[in-house]
Amino acid sequence: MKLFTRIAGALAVSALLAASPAGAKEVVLKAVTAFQPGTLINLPFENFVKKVNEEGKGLVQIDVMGGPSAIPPFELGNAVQSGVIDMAFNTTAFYANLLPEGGALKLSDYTMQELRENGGWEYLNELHNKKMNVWFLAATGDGVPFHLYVNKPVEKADLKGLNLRVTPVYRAFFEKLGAASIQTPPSEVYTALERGVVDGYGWPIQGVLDLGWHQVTKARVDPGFYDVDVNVLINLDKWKSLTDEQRAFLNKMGTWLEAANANNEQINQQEIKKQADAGMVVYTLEGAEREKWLDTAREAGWAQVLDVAPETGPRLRDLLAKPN
Ligand code: 173
Repeated sequence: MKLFTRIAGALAVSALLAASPAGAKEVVLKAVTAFQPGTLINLPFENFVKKVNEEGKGLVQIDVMGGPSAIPPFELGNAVQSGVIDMAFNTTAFYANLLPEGGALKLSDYTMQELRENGGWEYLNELHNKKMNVWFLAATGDGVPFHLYVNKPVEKADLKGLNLRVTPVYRAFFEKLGAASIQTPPSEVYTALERGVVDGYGWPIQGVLDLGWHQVTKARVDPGFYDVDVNVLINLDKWKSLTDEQRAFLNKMGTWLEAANANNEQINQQEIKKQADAGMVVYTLEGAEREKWLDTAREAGWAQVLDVAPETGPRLRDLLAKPN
């Protein structure tokens, strides 16, 4: 072989290597979370980032730029939609402005593993792609119910006379039972309670003590309702720019994150005990009141989804709700 041909051949091989996935450059994804770092609701994401950064060296890394003080939670959806950041850990309630029917996810009767089997995830991802330009990588929160926390007695499925802090998770339900509502991000809950601006608030079973709210909360109302969803979203242009290998790796990490939802039952029990140890009491609705509570939650939730999304709501209900 002539020298020239050998050099040309070597150059061609190195050019090929540079373009192939194996030779791809490491990508660093800029992420922001809607939840306070160091708190229970954010913990699955912190574990996810740690694992990606350990196992994804040379391939994919995540750089967490901050939490709710970096980007306000209700603006985080826009930031990941536009590509100001590449990744967000965010709940559908905080991006209801972009994907109003996202509220269906909290009403799902299926786990994420089941939704990946029955087409539910695929449709949710399609809606996230089309309406907010993000890839719906994975969801945390399965097995974590929401509750009403109050400073006034609640003995029945009746919330008349109460002024409650809400997000889109709770509004339709609490209002249906007669409450007045005021929306705030989590960062304003403590002060609203301390000043008596609200008589209570909606929040998951996990994380009440993380933000000191037990100091200004008398009671929890049982049973809980719905299921938390806090999701890893990736800007769709960024997702498409990744190599097959990078996408496959992130999908594998997403599956790992969703498998960790199995820990939630145990964490819930620990949280219930911590709330009791902190002196919080429990108003437990029973019998017909319990049924009314849960039925109203579900019906008000789906009615709201169908109202804001008459085109996509029915299919979401078919995919996410078990027949009665
Ligand atoms: O209450 C909230 O701020 C809220 O909607 C939410 C959603 C998911 C997890 C934690 C809180």
